[in-house]
Amino acid sequence: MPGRALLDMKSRLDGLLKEAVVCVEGAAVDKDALLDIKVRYLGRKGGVSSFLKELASLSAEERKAAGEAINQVKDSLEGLIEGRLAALEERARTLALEKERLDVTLPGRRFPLGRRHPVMQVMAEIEAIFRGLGFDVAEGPEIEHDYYNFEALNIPKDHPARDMQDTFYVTEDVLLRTHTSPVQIREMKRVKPPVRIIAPGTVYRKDSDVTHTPMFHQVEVFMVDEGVTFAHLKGVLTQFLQGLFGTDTPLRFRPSFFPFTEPSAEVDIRCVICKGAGCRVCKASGWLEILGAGMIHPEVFKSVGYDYERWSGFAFGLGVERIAMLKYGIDDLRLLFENDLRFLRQF
Ligand code: FA5
Repeated sequence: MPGRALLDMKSRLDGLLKEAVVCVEGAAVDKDALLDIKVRYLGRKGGVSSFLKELASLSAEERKAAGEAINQVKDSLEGLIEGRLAALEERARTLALEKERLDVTLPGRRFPLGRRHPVMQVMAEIEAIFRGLGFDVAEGPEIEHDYYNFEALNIPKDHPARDMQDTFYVTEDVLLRTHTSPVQIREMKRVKPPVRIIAPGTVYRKDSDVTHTPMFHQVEVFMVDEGVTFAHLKGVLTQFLQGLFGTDTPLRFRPSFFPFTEPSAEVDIRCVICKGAGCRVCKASGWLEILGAGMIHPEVFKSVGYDYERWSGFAFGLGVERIAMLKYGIDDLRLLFENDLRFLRQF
């Protein structure tokens, strides 16, 4: 027969368990309250532990039964609270996942892709053609000395040819280069012949209408060797222009004048906008001038220290925007510089 003390303890344990269960039910979704309840009933100084002190006053046999009863209450309370806490955690996790849910079936966002400006595309194409013909690429400064831009190219200070190109001056002797021809001088002073060089770059002139802008691009091409003739110039030019525009595009050479070449020519291509019928781009002539060319003048060879008795060479400078206009059928040069994305995206 169990003693009174044991029976009494069991009934109090039972009461404690019932009370704790009511508390746990009441705190169903409150994690902090559950943790408080856990401390209150299961902590070292908590309700269940206080029963352990009473064990000393029981007989050995009763002590065992009482210990079991205490452990049972402890286990079931622990199980209940831990179960609730786990359920709460699970719920919080589900809610978070629900909130952060990604719809992997949505189409991705496209990154806006830039592309090369049509002028740069044409420049790269020109470069590739000449690299294929064995030319090296060189560059020079855009802010240039009068000497390289004019003097050394046989255009002295009082020469009327200076009026051919309206110049932006920085100081009396420093200017924004008006053409890429100064790179001829810089390169020929740097290396001995034979040379084959192309020099793409930006140039500046006080100029503005449908076929002229104050900033534009040129590519200078020149070759110096023994026995270079006008026939080589014509051959290289024909091959280049037909490579760029297709073999059926007519070209024409017109006699012209540049102080740094003799003889000199201007090369026109049949206007691809109007196919020769006449339009505002070709000023109703059916032809569009795209480059100036000629055999390098002995005075230029003198200023770079080349023996003009031994070496000869040709040079030409072409307008990249003009070529871009012709290649893409653009009828106003200024469109290329307005940076309207609707226009630029077409290329
Ligand atoms: C020259 O600039 C010479 N340096 C070219 C040259 C080089 C001749 C080597 C002989 C030997 P010109 O001023 O004609 O030449 O210009 C050459 C090309 O640049 C023109 O055919 C044209 O296509 C282009 N161009 C000239 N001015 C403008 C401008 N304001 N806007 C856009 N393109 C231009």
